[in-house]
Amino acid sequence: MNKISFFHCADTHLDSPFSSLSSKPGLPALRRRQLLDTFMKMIDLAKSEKPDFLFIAGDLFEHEYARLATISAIDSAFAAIPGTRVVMIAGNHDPEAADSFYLTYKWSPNVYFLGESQESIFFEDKNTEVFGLGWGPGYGQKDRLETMVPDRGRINILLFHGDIDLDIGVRDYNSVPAAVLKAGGFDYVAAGHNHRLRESMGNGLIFNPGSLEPLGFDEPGKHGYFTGEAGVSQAPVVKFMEISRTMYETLEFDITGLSSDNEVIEGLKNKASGTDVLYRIILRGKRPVDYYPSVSLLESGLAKSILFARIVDESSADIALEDLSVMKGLKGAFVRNILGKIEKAGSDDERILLEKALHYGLEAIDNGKIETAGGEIL
Ligand SMILES: [Mn+2]
Repeated sequence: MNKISFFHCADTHLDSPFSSLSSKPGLPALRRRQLLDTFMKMIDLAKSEKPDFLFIAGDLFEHEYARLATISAIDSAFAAIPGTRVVMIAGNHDPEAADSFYLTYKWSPNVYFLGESQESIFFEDKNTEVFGLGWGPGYGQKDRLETMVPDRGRINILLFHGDIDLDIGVRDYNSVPAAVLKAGGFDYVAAGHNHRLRESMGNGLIFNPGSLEPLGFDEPGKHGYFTGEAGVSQAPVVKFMEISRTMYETLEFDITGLSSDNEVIEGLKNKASGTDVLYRIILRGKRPVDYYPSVSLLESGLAKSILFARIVDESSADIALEDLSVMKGLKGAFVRNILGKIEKAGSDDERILLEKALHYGLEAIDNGKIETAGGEIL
């Protein structure tokens, strides 16, 4: 056997709580169902393509939230592809803790877990050794890399969960340079952890599929898994397969000329129309001084026609400041004071903040109260 075929996925985060979507009742549960559906769709494709291996490079599920029903559903799916060996490692969201389903669940015979107690497994009929470098509670396992010495007569695969060629932040997520992984003597490195697609690192050796379904606004675009072939001391042949159903999209919307929440909702309905898209909508432009967009009304108004909308209001009031600044009394003094500060503002952020202060200050002077975006009265 000098070649194997494989599927490679990572970061499915099954049973993720999606608490940031809880403002729309039912949506977190719907997203959880979608994660599982997309995973099952991939298993169905494995059923017809019959790859030798399915590599799962960590964060298969959320340790804190995973339900037994979910684990047993995916294990039944694995059992339905008996000709495919499923090899898994732990990620930082499903670390190799004593109570992890990786260790406590009785998985089907074609399912293998690599970690603390077993760092590699040799499949003789495929002449393939699979190594696993995953995650334990509170720390990674990257030191094990030094003791993993592949036999170069075999096909050697490394499953890896961590950062590759990225600056180490406050926490070191198994951070390893691609050059070190490349020097390890592996024929394919199946990576996970980074939720964005990264292909052909280390001169075509290391592949990171990203999350199977996107999980937030910092994961735009389509998502999926890899199919490929690996052989002894030869470059792997790898193809990215888009499979995700949902997309996260950020769009900017200029509300200049609009003067009510209804007008903004109608305008947005024409722009944000994807049925399987979660939108982050940034309002920009100038609006009449007597119109204050209500973020919560806009979000709930849109929620009826689209899956999800998060509104960020960065518009500013179109105020005839020259007229106000010559007024006598508190109002004129306040406007002159803030205008002076705006003139000296050192950054756009500061200027926007001061414009907001001006806007809310005028509202407070006029009405004796401020209604915030959420409808709360200050
Ligand atoms: Mn992850």
